Amino acid sequence: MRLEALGQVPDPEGQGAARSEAQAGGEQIRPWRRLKNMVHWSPCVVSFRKRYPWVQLAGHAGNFKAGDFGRILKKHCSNEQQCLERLVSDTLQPYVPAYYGLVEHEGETYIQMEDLLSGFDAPSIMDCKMGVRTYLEEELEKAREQPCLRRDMYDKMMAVDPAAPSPEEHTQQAVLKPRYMQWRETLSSTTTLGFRIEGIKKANGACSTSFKKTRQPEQVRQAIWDFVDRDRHILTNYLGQLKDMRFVLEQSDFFKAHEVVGSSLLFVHDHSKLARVWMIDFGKTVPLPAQRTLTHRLPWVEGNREDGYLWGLDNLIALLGKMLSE
Ligand code: I3P
Repeated sequence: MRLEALGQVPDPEGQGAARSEAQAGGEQIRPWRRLKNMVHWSPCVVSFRKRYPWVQLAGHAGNFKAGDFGRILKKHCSNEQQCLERLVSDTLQPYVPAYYGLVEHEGETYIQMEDLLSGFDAPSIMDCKMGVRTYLEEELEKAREQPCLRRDMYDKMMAVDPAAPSPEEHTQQAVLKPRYMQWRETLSSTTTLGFRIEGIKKANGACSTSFKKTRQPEQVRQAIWDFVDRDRHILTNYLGQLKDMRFVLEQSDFFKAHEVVGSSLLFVHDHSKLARVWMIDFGKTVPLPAQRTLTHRLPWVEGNREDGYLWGLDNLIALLGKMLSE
């Protein structure tokens, strides 16, 4: 594939593997969320899928392409580009994919970033979306100014719970996006725990995205035990990394000054027991006005822009700790 570099940045110390896309496989042959409109990968379809059998765990369909070895390409999003650029010189850098600048391919611009999976052999992958909400305050304002009814979201709601739409929504056969997003948040553990499992892909290829109703701590625990195949060593390793990450997040200038919404933690391990966690997906991570900072722990009230990221991480750490003490 011919790529035209648009502005490289120096290679920061990358430490391993990739990002997320998902795939179908195993007994539960279900494509990942948002992969429904999977693009055709033209000539690189076979090699790309072979190399990235997990195609898109989180991230919009068709957003990814294979890059040079050890790198992947994600469709350009200026928010994400700006975040990755700022993160190069932040204390959080070891916890995010290394950024290698922009490239142009077939008339489209892509962000070139580290393939977080490249150091793993048949990895198991879990995507946890962090925070107490999954939409930006600016999205709420926009939806109020220009309400846009979504038939697809009504359909998704109906597929999970035909009783969920209101009589008016049934009549319209459509819902507003914030309404759908809030419904998803309360259905899952986003509101109650400050994070939710989005998808899990096991080493044997089995994929599951059926966590929409995974809300109770016990359900989350079961999903995580299954993800690590009840391996306490791997779980201990993840717990240690989450604690280190929390410490670094609390020091990070970048983190203090951004509303972090829709960002995930990507957990990756393989049979060698190598396990790593990274922060991924910064498409909805936006800078706060100058001098303003967030605690990431206070409850959200519209206007305070709190996202509950650290509150969710505290809960995740406590949950893993409890699992290991059982
Ligand atoms: C999607 C999910 C995504 C959201 C997407 C939703 O719902 O909430 O986070 O994308 O909105 O459809 P689900 O997981 O139930 O399929 P953003 O985070 O980018 O807003 P979209 O359809 O407008 O892309």
